[in-house]
Amino acid sequence: MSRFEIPANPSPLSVDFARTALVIIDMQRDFLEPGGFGAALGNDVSRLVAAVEPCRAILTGARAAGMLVIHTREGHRPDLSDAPPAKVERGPADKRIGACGPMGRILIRGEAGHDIIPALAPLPDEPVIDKPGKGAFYQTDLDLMLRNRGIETLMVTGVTTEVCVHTTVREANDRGYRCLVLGDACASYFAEFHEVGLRMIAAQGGIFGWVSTTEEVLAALA
Ligand code: C5J
Repeated sequence: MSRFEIPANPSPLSVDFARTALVIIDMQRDFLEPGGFGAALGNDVSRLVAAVEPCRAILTGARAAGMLVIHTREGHRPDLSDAPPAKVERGPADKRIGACGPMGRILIRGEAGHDIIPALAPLPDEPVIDKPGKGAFYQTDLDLMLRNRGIETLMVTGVTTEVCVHTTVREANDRGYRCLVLGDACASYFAEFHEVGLRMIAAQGGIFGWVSTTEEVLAALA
């Protein structure tokens, strides 16, 4: 039996784990460690640490259950040909996308800062979606990958709640996927944005999806 009812906001969600993928958004050194993109934007990166252990726990549970696990990374080609000037030109020149920082060029594929943090390192058979935008569907083959595998529900975790998690959930919702966002496995540089971001997803009868916790899902998987 792979179908379970998960307690969630605004209502319990019936989830078929055989048709569910865990999507871990942008748990990259560039966002979580000092000297990366998040820090360059003036953020306190320590605020994102809260999501690491819940992400690790659900990743372990999903792997044990044989669930599809997908990791995403935000970043750009070294020549910046996939980075819109409007995105690059923000902030001081020495802190922009492509500038050199302690973890290599900021938000550039192949640099140390672009890597997913070691605690959540993908296994060789787990797809990693490299995305140039905030949403994981924009200019990627994520939708094709999910449809080819018959995926109907996405369990979404990662950072940051109101930016890349939210954008991905909105994109997924419009494409017909049920999104179950695990709130404790998401984090933001802004406590109030995290909280309101989660509320926005579940408001109006679940306008973008459902919000639950890693504990509830792990209890179902046990
Ligand atoms: C941001 C993200 N915040 N992964 N990216 O620029 O949320």
